[in-house]
Amino acid sequence: MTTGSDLIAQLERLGDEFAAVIAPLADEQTIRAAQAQFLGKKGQVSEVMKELGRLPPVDRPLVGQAANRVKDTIAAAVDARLVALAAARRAADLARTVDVTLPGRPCGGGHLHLLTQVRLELVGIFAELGFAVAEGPQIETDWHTFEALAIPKDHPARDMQDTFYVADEIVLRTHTSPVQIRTMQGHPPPIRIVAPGVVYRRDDDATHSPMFTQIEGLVVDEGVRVSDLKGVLLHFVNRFYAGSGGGLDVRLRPSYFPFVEPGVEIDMSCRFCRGGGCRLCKGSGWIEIGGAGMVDPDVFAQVGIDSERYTGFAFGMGIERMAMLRHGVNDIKLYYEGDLRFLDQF
Ligand code: FA5
Repeated sequence: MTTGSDLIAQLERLGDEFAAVIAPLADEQTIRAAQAQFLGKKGQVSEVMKELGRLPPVDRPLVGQAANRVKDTIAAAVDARLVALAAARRAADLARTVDVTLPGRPCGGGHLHLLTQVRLELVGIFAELGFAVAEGPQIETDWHTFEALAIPKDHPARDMQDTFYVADEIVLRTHTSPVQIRTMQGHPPPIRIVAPGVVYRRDDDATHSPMFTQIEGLVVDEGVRVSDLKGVLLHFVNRFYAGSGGGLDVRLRPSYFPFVEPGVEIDMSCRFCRGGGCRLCKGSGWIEIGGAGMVDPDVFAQVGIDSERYTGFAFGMGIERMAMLRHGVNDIKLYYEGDLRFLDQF
């Protein structure tokens, strides 16, 4: 027959067993499940307590006290185990944190965009020749962009520079040539300026972008001749392309711009096909980098400069195109995509 001492011994054993059961458990959920197996309604402690009714009443209080002690022991074991697990987690977190005494990871320095580098270099080459830098607005009047440059409304040359109209008579400038007009309006000769800047056209292919940059040049003085224009352009091309793969030829091809007379186009031999003809040079072996010519007397008349006394030359070149040829960039879009694998090469 079961005695009070038997039950007390069983209860104490359960207390010891519980400690062994939860020792390997590592998360709260399984620990709580084990706790329920011992203390729940159908748990092992309850099973033992079912025997209580068979004991003589005098033995019951001692067993009841033993059951309470076991419950307290189990609850304390659960608390202790949870506290220990939390402490272990915290210790692991701390072990994972940054060692502030480690040297930092190197962070690559940035640099100027290729087009900015090239622009500054171009300005530097012209500065050596005594050119100052001039600027003009990107949102420009139709008059400065076209009319004053002898391109009236019905002139076919407008079609080649189809652009974005902001309002009647206000356009996104299609070239930097309006800076010629603003400069001549603001300064009497002698003038010797370059004007780098952003321009806009309704263009889009491997060598044409709707937004691109040009650098304009203007020289006005007494006795300025075509040979001066040629000398400046050839000097510039030789400086800019010196040491860049070598072997690029330049040619000045007679061409028409309404605001110069005579006019030329400046072509460089195509470095992508070495003159054989390819997609980029449209099979011609040459890539046009800009236009140039002697300032037309009609333009001088628009800005009140005496064309009997003064002559001048002007040029306008595409900075993207020039950089494509020097660095072997075979698609103009690469400049604007912001891909570091491209940009980091320069
Ligand atoms: C002009 O823009 C004239 N204003 C140049 C000029 C100035 C002639 C002074 C005479 C005197 P053109 O449309 O050819 O000319 O453009 C000049 C250069 O800009 C081109 O040779 C090319 O290098 C570049 N270019 C033109 N359109 C684009 C485009 N959509 N994307 C990138 N580059 C372009």
